[in-house]
This record gives sequence, structure tokens and C-alpha cells, in this order.
Amino acid sequence: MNERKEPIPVTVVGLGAMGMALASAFLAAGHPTTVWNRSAGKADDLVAAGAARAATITEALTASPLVITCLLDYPVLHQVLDPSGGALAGRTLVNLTNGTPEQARETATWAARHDVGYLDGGIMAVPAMIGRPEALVLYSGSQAAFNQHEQTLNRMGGSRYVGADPGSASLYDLALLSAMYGQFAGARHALALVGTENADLPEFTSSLLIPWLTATMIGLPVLAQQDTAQDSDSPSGMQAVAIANIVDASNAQGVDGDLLSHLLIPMRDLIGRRAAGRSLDDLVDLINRPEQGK
Ligand code: FVH
Repeated sequence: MNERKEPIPVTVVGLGAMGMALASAFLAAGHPTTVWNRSAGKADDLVAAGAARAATITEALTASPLVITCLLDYPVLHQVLDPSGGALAGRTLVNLTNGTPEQARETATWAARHDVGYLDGGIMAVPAMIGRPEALVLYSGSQAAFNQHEQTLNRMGGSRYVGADPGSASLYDLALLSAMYGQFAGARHALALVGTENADLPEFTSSLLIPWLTATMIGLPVLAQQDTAQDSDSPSGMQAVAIANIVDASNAQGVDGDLLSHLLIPMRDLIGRRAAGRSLDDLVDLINRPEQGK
């Protein structure tokens, strides 16, 4: 017989933009939800919707078998948790605070010392996406903790376990964010360029920029192969000329080139040793006149 499980109690520590969304998703799914935040007033709306406000962090940590933390950074996380670490013994801590793999590993070691099941996570979503199918959360660390709480974690969005090393989720998170920031930097530069000619930016974005970026995704598997021989349709010499033209046109239109570093640094690698030790300005010259750098 299929037994329906009661939603388990969950505690959310940290009610910034993201923590609020996480707590709301647990509440909406019927989980008894306890919340704690340094600025206690931020919990008012959640309390009105049925959450319990913990008066102290220790009360918050002992209220539920599953504790979710979503704070500004790891120093804040430890500032908040360390004095009450013993209260977490026997529970599962899922830390969704953004940080480095090393910070995640150190926190896993801290958790093990306190007999806490630990999962580190990376949220690949903005607050408005939480609780919706398009939200994805990456987890790494204790496989047992993930298996035990996967259904509850799914209340926040899709869940992907990426390995037992507690640092893996953070590594994947930062890698994906770096791809996003590179893409956004390129898109911002594109908008600045066409903006110099008073183009209709929303129209440019919907009719050209989005379809173009979507079409370029076809090139990503080739990058993942790391096989330059497969790049013969777009050889590096041709790309160097195109990038040099972007730099020249940007200068001519009066658009700051700083956001182009995501193009120029990989190009420095493409043109290899000739560029070693050079500044980005030198590099633009080098792209324009590659023979000079030999
Ligand atoms: N918001 C987003 O789009 C991204 C999406 C991907 C994941 N990130 C990460 O989530 C963490 C929290 O982000 P957030 O958006 O909730 O951030 P804030 O709204 O700035 O809230 C910060 C919370 O941290 C608390 N806090 C800050 N300093 C202290 C401190 N010294 N002691 C105790 N708590 C502190 C703050 O409390 P308060 O200011 O309301 O009292 C908030 O609860 C983050 O790692 C993102 O990278 C979000």
C-alpha cells in the first residue's frame, strides 16, 4: 500500500530575498515551517501565512529535523551557526549560501564534528523561480541525507545531486554562474553598441539577440570536447579578426571595452605564447597585427 507521508518540519535560517522564497515554498507545500532571521521583522509576512518565528537561533535549529540556511556568505553562516552548532546534532543541514568549494568542505568538516548530516547546495534560480519547475538546486555531500530529504528539497525546485565531495555543488554553481556572467557581459556590450545608434533595445533583444544567443548554443558541445580540430569551421585566425573588428568598432562608437575581456582573454590563449605577459591593450594590437608578437 502507498502511504502518504506527512510533510516534515523544516527550518529556514536567513530571510533575505532568497530565504523568503524558500520558506514560502515550504509553507505552500504544507511543511510546518520555522524561520529565523537577524532582522526579525522580515518574518512577519511568513508568520501571517502560518510560519513559526523562532525567538533564538537555537530554537530555530532544534525545531526541525531539516534545517536550510541561506545567508549572505560563509563568514555570516558561521557567525550565526557556530555558537549553537551542538543544537544541530542528529539533524540535516542543507546550506544554500553561495561560496567556494573550499568553504563548503570546511563547513562539511564542521558539521561532521557536530554529528550533523551535511549537504551543500547551489541555487540555479532567482527568488521568483523558487517552487517552480524551472528552478534547479545542485547538491553535494552526504548521499544519505540527499536520499532521505529529496522529496522535501524538491519543494524548492528540481534537485540534482552532483557528488559526495561537499565542494562539488559550489564548483558547478560557480562554473554555471561564470558562464552566465560572461554571456550577460557580452549581451550588455551588444546593447551598448546598438544603443549608440538609438536602436530600439527591447526590439533588438527579442528579435535578434535572444534568437542569436539561442542559436549559438549549438557550439557548446564542441567546446566541451576541447578538440581544436573540430573548430575548423570557425578557425581561430578568423575569430581573431572578428574580435579585433569588435574592438575597433566599439572604440569608434565610444563604447567602453571592459566588458570585452571575456573575449580577449580566451583569444590570448588562442594566439598562444606570442601574447604571454601582455596587457589587454597590447593584445588588441596583437590581434590586429599578429605577426608583430612573434
Ligand atoms: N537572490 C538571488 O537571486 C540569488 C540566487 C542564487 C543564490 N543566491 C545566494 O543566496 C544567498 C542569499 O541571497 P539573498 O538574495 O537572500 O541575499 P540578501 O537578500 O542580501 O539576504 C542576506 C541574508 O543574510 C543575512 N545576513 C547578512 N549579514 C548578516 C549578519 N552579519 N548576521 C546575520 N545575518 C546576516 C541577512 O539578514 P538581514 O540583513 O535581513 O538581517 C539576510 O537574511 C547568497 O549566498 C546568494 O549568493 C541568491
